Amino acid sequence: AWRKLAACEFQGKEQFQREVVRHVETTLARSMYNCDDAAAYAGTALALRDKLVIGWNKTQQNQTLQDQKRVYYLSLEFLMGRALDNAMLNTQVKDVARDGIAELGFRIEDVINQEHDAALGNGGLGRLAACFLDGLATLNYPGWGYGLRYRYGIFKQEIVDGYQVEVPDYWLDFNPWEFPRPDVAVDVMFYGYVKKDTDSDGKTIIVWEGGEIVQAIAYDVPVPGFDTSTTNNLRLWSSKPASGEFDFQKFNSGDYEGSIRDQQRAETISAVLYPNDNISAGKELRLKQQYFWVAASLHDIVRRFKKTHRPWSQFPDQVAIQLNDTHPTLAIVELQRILIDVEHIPWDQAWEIVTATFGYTNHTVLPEALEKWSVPLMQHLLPRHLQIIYDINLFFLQKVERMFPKDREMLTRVSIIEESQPQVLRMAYLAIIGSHKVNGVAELHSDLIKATIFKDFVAIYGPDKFANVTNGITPRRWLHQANPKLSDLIASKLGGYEFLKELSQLERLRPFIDDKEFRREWMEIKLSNKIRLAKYIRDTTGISVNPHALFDIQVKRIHEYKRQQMNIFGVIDRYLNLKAMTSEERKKVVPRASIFGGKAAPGYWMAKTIIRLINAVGEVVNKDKDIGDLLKVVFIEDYNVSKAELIIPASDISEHISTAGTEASGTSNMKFVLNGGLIIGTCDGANIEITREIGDENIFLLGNLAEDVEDLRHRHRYGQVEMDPKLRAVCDEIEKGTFGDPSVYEGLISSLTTGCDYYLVSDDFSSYLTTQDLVDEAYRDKDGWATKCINSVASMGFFSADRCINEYADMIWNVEPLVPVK
Ligand code: 26M
Repeated sequence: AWRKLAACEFQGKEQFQREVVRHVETTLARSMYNCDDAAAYAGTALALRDKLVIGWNKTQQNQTLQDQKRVYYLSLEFLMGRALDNAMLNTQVKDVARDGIAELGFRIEDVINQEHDAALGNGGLGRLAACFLDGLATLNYPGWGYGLRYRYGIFKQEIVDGYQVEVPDYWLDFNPWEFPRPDVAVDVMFYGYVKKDTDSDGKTIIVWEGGEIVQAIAYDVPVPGFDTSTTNNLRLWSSKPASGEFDFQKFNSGDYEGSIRDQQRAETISAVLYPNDNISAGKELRLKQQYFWVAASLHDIVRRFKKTHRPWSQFPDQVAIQLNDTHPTLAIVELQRILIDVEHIPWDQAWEIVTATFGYTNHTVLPEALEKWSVPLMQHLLPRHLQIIYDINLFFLQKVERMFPKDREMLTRVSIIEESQPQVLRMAYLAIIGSHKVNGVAELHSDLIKATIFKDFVAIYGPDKFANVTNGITPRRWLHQANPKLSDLIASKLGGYEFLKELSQLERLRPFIDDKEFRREWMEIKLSNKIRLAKYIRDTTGISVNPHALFDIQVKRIHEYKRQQMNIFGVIDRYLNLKAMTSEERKKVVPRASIFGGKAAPGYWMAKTIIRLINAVGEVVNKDKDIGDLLKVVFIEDYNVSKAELIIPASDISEHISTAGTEASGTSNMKFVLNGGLIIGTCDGANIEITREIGDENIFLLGNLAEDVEDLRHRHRYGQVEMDPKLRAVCDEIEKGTFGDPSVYEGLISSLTTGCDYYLVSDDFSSYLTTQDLVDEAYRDKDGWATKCINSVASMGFFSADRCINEYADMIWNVEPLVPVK
């Protein structure tokens, strides 16, 4: 027997039941006699919410009272997923809730499944922010998230005739997890003009006025830590017309439509999440979102600081702000503007405060993802900010000129302004110049940014300004919640659930590696997770997958650099091989289920074509009588956080096969291994550190290295590469029409042939296929496979979000945890 977790907040299941019934009958005004799963969910969520609020208020009071340095995580994306299960587990009331709700006639799983995902993010960057909030709260750091309250999160994906169709994700009709704060409202200005004026002492001051004002309203979301009373805050801003801005004149003169249009224009700002992952489009509304959110958040942070009546020089001792990619870079300019224009602090002093406050995390090296805003657009929307950016740039370039007096080229290269037509602002450069630390998200990535896109800045600032903080994931959601059976089994061996707070404790599983009974239970849990997924696939797609087949999973945003196309080409090759075999030969084959999931950005044609091809291959393969269980191809619709929780624990192998040097880190790779799956992957991002931790005998690495990529691309551009014959055969099969009208796939194939195969599929394809053969070989040895899985899980401690948050806290934020109140 193992130590049970601390006592729950409810005084037993009876109190829990009373609270649920009270909410159903009074808050929802419904009778328990016609209470369905949805009402049971609402009642359960509201009952739990009442408990959360107590710890939340205490935490916020305590943080105000202690008045220590706080950290603010600015992110345009928080991919939170569902809250109920997580809150029950973190506050340890799930057992009570399960028993209580069962007596009321419901299954806790059904109740949990009623909740709509909070999908305010695209992919890795947004989910990382959510994992960080969990880590901050669990470790008792005073840490807030600041984001936008999108009315529509990432679109819902439907597959119609094999094509992705986007459906709006309206998620707010019942959201018990947010608390509107109508008293926390900030006016944010756009457009207008800048003029010089004199103050009462006759000093020249700069005023920015005459613009359009939009109001930001705060909505607060509680973030409970695991096994602690600390409950932090995620503050999301919603836009509405400022009072007085709503045009009464138009309204009174009968122009209702005109007045409503103005109102809608304000509300449009927080209406929808941009569905692009790793691509920047440069749209005005996106820039408005960024400034709206940044201005409201900074106003809030500054207001909190001013209540303490400290001198401004102490601002960086009280406040650390982390920029999640360049999306909030205007915060640097906005703080400088507040300090010089509003607080009238001299430029140099202000700039010192600014740079000591900010840290910037880079998440990508892909050129198309680096944000660049057009100067005319910035001039129009934020004229004062553009002036300040010019000054920041001027002082910076003067410094560079003093350091490198003869190097004119250097000045052109590092200038915030790119001399294109029109001129554009390089936001990453501004973020570097305005921060005291810049970090990448995995070792290779942090090395690459220093050697490539930010090389000149290393020469200017020295290497110490640049750091690595390898990403991490929260083991609470990604092990305990997603895979409760595995979590329980581990707890039974380690004598409790301490490992969920100190993940390196997993090392202590190693002595059990030869324990027959333990191994049997381990593999039984994997099988039951595969059965759970197979059932879901059957119910939603009609495809039947044998749970004993090797489950090969690739779930992530669809992007050429992530190379789902290489995966599906490999599947076609496998299919062709199976077709060519005798029935005797087929008996020796390891059955495989190739499972895909992920969204394509709505305007990304190549990504959509890849989805189409996966579905077309599935159509052909899944009904081929020669093939049967030996190969199934499944595309799971609408991949999101809650589906990830179902899918990830069911994998035998998962694919992380980006072109070397393109995937900054990856975080699902960590989730899969933590759940006892193995990886087939390239030497890219965090795969490299995962290999170092778990040992190269436990991972299937393939393909060229990042250092080879430049040369390979060069050769493709000069037509010096023969296409791999097996890839040629796959393309021929597609062009023959085996998977439907081949003209649909023309672009996909020509990107390899007439194009320059930028993502180097043909260079890695043969290595990919031979490595997949090694996977089959290894999977035949069931015992050897189990050993690899268990050993890997035992080595995953490093990838906890807690380790990662502690590194940020020590190296970048200089913040300490706060002793929680009881
Ligand atoms: C930019 C401009 C306009 C609209 C959207 C964007 C944009 C949105 C998301 C650009 C990039 C976005 O995300 C990048 C991202 O998710 N990067 C991933 O970050 C993860 C966490 O660090 C890493 O694990 C992934 O490797 C990396 O691809």
